[in-house]
Amino acid sequence: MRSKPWNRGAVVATIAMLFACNDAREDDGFTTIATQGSQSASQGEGTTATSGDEGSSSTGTTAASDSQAASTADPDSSSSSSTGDAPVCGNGSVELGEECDDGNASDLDACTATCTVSRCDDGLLDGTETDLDCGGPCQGCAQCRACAQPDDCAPGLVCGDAGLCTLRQTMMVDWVAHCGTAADGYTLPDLPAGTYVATPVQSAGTLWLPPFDPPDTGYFYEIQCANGVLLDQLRTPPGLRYSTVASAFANLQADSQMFDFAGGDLTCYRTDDTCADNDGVVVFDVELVCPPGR
Ligand SMILES: [Ca+2]
Ligand SMILES: [Ca+2]
Ligand SMILES: [Ca+2]
Repeated sequence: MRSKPWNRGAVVATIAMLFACNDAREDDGFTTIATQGSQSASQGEGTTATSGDEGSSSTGTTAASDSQAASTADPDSSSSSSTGDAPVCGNGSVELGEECDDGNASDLDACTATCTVSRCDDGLLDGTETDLDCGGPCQGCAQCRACAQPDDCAPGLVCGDAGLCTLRQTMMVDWVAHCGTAADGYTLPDLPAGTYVATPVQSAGTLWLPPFDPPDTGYFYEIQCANGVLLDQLRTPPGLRYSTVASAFANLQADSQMFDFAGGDLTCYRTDDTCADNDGVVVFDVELVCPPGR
């Protein structure tokens, strides 16, 4: 009967030896699992991976501290750059990445509000340009673009009263040389289609004298044009005559008249069957009108 406890001890020893043999083939992690029992066996390799050896444990700690260092390093670096070398456009000092810095927020000088030098192709109305990338030192501005003087406009255009580049040509109808029919009139060739305004700038007239039978002796003023253009307001009132050309000019029914033109040659003239009594040259400007808002 005494052999029973002794035999039990031998069995325990044998089992212990078997565990010892298994331990010899496994790593420390398995030993940990064995001592912690079957509950930790489900955690098994995961536990081993994170806490199995000192190396991996220390690596994890290092990684955590690295990421902490990174997260704390970024704000530090950004704050140091914003308070350090970052260029500030408008502070009057040319810094890294700035072409210029004149210390103001205006584009209308040699340096733009974004610290670039004014150019004729930068898509900005800057420098001494009168309109977007034209006028001033740049190419001439096209029809209806802003201008300050004639040189700001493209060739053939003038800087109109509205401060816009426009086509303006002068019609000069000599009431003697251009007396008769439209064929004898004065022609402005190749006008583009559009709405124009005609403005008389110099008077002329016809002095009706006997043996003709005018309603009254004196001067009158009128303009007639072909090509579908009727300027019936640029004249003195029908039936009235004036003692001088100047007084006739001062009494025109309108100071200017708008008309639409389909494009092409515009011819104006004085219709008269005899021209010996005509006097002077009718002069008026024809100007292409810009649309509202331009
Ligand atoms: Ca600056
Ligand atoms: Ca500026
Ligand atoms: Ca420009």
